[in-house]
Amino acid sequence: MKVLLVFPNKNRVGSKPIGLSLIVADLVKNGHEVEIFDTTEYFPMVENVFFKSQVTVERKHSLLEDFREIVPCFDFVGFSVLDGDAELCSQLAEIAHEYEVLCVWGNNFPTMNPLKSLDMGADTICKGEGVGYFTGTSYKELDDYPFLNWDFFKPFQFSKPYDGKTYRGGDHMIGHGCPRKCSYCVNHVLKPNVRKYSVDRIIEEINFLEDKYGINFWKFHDEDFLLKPTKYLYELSKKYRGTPFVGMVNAASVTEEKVEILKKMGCVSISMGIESGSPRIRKMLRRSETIGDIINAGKLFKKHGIRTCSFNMIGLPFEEENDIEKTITLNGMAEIYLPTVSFFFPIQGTDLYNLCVENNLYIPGKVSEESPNIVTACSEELLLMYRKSWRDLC
Ligand code: B12
Ligand code: SF4
Repeated sequence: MKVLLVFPNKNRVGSKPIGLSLIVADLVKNGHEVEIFDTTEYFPMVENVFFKSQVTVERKHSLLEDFREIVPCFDFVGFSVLDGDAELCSQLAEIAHEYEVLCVWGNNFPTMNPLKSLDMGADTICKGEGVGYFTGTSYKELDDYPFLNWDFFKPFQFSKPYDGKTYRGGDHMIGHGCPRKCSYCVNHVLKPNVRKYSVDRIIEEINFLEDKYGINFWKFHDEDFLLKPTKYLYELSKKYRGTPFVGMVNAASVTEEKVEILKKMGCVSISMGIESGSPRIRKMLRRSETIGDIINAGKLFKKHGIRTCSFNMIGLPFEEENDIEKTITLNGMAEIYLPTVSFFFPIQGTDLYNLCVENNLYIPGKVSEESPNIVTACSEELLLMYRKSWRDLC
């Protein structure tokens, strides 16, 4: 079987998706031919100063033309589709169909929107986990998964700029899943199970990947790296080679002992979801950690020399100017080194999506990435105020 896997990425450079890396590994292990069609190099981010020197752009024509050239050689095209990727995947599926190549859609979008995906060009969809989808292999535990396979990713997806240096980066997750139930998040709807690799198993794989691909920097994409028990983290840190890494945490899991373990293990930067500093908005978001947890966590990381980055959202339903001010103040109180901000985008299947629809804040079908149609907090005046305050804070 010959399978072409599409990574329809537009605006992030320097990451290899874990889902596709596992699917590649399963196909290769079972003797099938596979290739990755990574759309990243057709979008401007790749021209960014950090990556330019690393990029060996192999595109010949436009994205659609290059896809047309390659797709007839395959039996299946597997699309990994997140919200926001569906339009592009639909265009590519149309081309694949001209050559009678079957299109399988997997990942969050088809899992949450199966009928829409079939309408948009999927011949069949994979709901939820898909590691053994093409080969029929069933994997019960994370420890049973094959080691990630990055043989088909372009060099720029290994490029990890950090603090003025460019490293060769690896992407992995030591644990999967989150037990919390934030109202805007699809995680608990899609993947209710919280699982982790055993320490010896993941260390064996990390060492293998470091040696095979020359990895000298890791990004661990676990939803909350510190969700694991202290004893597990301690054992992991003892066996880990010390390669510098970044990860994500929830402030509710942060204790001084865990922060010390992270530091000794080689953690250089931690990202933490703050999202909003307004108690009434936080209640709507169903964030489980307290404002005190966030301040405490930020200060602990600073004390132990781990850089902090925070995720914040604006444009939330019913959000007002003073809510945004509270978010900015909270980032300051937690002494966050690098606050980042995104526009809220409602994801189908979540309670906040339903709330937006019920209150006419979002009109399904009318949405575009540029104009998410959430008007509540995004007047020009508010945005100007926001940009200015954010700049001042940074
Ligand atoms: C790592 C990660 C990334 C990486 C890799 C992205 C990727 N496509 O895998 C990078 C940094 C590139 C990234 C970028 C973005 N991400 Co991201 N990312 C994550 C993160 C932290 C982990 C995902 C992961 O690896 N899970 C583990 C693997 C094993 O599971 P999986 O990806 O779901 O894959 C399994 C199944 O879905 C299925 N599957 C997946 N693809 C396919 C394909 C086929 C053919 C088949 C059969 C099966 C299949 O099989 C896989 C194995 O079981 C999640 C949050 C989370 N913790 O889940 C957010 C998350 C997926 N990202 C999100 C977003 C919004 C983005 C961006 C749009 C952000 C932006 N504005 O740029 C971009 C989109 C880029 C893109 N088109 O992929 C949202 C998605 C929301 C949604 N419903 O669509 C999430 C859920 C975060 C969140 N809560 O908001 N991300
Ligand atoms: S803590 Fe993060 S991953 Fe967990 S439910 Fe909330 S937003 Fe989702």
